[in-house]
Order: sequence, then structure tokens, then C-alpha cells
Amino acid sequence: MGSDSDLPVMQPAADILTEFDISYELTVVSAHRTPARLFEYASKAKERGLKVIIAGAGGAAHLPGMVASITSLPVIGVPVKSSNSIDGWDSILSILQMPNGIPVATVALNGAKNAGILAASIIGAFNVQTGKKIIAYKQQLETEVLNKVSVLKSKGWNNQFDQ
Ligand code: RP5
Repeated sequence: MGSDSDLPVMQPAADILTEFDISYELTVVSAHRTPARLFEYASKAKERGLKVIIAGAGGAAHLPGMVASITSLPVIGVPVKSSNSIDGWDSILSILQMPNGIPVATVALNGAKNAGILAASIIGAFNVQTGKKIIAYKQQLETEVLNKVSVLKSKGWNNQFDQ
């Protein structure tokens, strides 16, 4: 992430990776304040064994795009609505509107949890255990929604679909 002030927004990515038993590292790499560290981090990421990079930043959020320009690993960008964001669109567009050839898989504003799930899905495409955890997670989501359908129905809300 671009700053330690991004941690409250980025924490859900770490939490969901922990839930999926995926090891990760979490640190600060600022595109603007530590450009040399950015280059070193991104250029060494693959040889250090990383598989996916989640990069979160706010305002003029150049971190995800610059990381993607340096590494061949998949990069997931999290636009952060930070203290220097106008309304969040600045971070979204900075991360989303990448030029052809250098993609950043951009999640929703402050969408770090989905970034973690997407990273797990990428790993799960090759790792059988992680793949099974993703399937179980989605089944759990489905069960939760179907339970809510039952509760609404039991409270008398008209629902012709689930007769
Ligand atoms: C961005 O500037 C960071 O990613 C953060 O969202 C924002 C503010 O950083 P701090 O001034 O709080 O360090 O580069």
C-alpha cells in the first residue's frame, strides 16, 4: 500500500487471505515518496516467490500501475478513498485507466476484501487446496442468501418465485 494510512482500508485483504490460509506480506511502498523502493520491490517480487500483488493507494494512485509496469505478476489495484482523495474517483481512475498492455485488475473503491478474494482465486486456479476453499466460500455465500430468502418468506413477504 502507498501509506500506512491505507491500512484500515487494506486490512480486509489480509484478513480474507488469512481465512484462505494463504501466506502474504504487507508493507508500504510509495510510488511518489519511495520510487527506488517501488522499482526494487516490483522487480524482485517474482524471484522472491510472490504470485500476485495487491496494491492499494489513494489520491494520485500510481502505485498499482507502476508495479504492473515493472513486474510480470498479476497486479490487483485497490483504489483507496484517502485523506488526499477528492471523492475517490481520483484513485479509481488513476488505477483503472491503464494503457493497453499494462493491465491492473481494479476492484471497487475501498474494495480490499474483493482484492483478497481475487488474489486467492488466481492462486486457486493452480493450487487445488486453495481452489477448494474458494468453492466452499462461494457455497457459503449462496447458503447465506438462501437463508435470507427463507427468513423474508417466513415474515410474510410476497414471493411468487419460491413457491
Ligand atoms: C497515497 O496518498 C497513499 O496511498 C495514501 O492513500 C495517501 C495519503 O498518504 P499519507 O499522506 O496518509 O501518508 O499515496
